[in-house]
Amino acid sequence: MKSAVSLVLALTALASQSSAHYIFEQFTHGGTLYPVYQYIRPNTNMNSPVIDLTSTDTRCNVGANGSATDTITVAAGDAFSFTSDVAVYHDGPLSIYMAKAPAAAKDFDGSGQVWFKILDIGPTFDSSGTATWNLAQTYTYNIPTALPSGDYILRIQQLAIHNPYPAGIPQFYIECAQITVTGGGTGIPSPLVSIPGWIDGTEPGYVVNIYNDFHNYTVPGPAVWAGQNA
Ligand SMILES: *[C@@H]1O[C@H](CO)[C@@H](O)[C@H](O)[C@H]1NC(C)=O
Ligand SMILES: *[C@@H]1O[C@H](CO)[C@@H](O)[C@H](O)[C@H]1NC(C)=O
Ligand SMILES: [Cu+2]
Repeated sequence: MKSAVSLVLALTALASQSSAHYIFEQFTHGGTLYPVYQYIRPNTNMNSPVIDLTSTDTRCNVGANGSATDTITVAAGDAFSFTSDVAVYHDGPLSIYMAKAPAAAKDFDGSGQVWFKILDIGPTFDSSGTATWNLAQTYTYNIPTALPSGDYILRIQQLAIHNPYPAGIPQFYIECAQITVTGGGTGIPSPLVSIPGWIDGTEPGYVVNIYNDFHNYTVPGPAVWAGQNA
């Protein structure tokens, strides 16, 4: 009887945990907040994180496939936003990556050394050294003006490091939008990395304990592309 009760309690805790995660399911451009999964690849993962660094699920989430997803036209320099179902609440950095599709964005699975980073948001440290993470429901940024025109996958990644490694495994919350960039520049995005492979799990920003002697932070992954025209 006692164990049945604790099993029910454990299952209830699990259920509320999984329903309480977050997922970037809406895209905004030109002042329009589009419906859930319009221009964003749907997935089969609900709002659970991806934790296996070696899995192709780290690209666009579990079961993500763009073949039935529309692609939105966005001019270089334009603002865009990703909005999650509930505000991000696990401490950790946020990054935005892109990959140029060889043809239509909807047909590209993101394989190869094709990914570059356009944004990192790490913590700020106040004068006493206390970290504050930018946890939000909507993250807004601009397509680099130097980015060449064409079809791209636009990928948002929040890395939750609230349960310090190795007792806790860092969690990736990922979604991919499909965009056609127009009016672009002559830049050559770099460095290019593969996903998986972009993070090997030894980075200080991956293994750090944010509750212990935490005074500086470097977001894992490649350097952010400087966004210069060639
Ligand atoms: C999506 O699924 C289709 C049909 O199953 C498949 O042909 C295609 O390669 C998949 N695309 C991606 C991007 O994985
Ligand atoms: C903080 O800086 C030190 C000294 O450069 C470095 O060794 C350490 O890895 C950094 N910590 C994080 C979490 O980036
Ligand atoms: Cu969680």
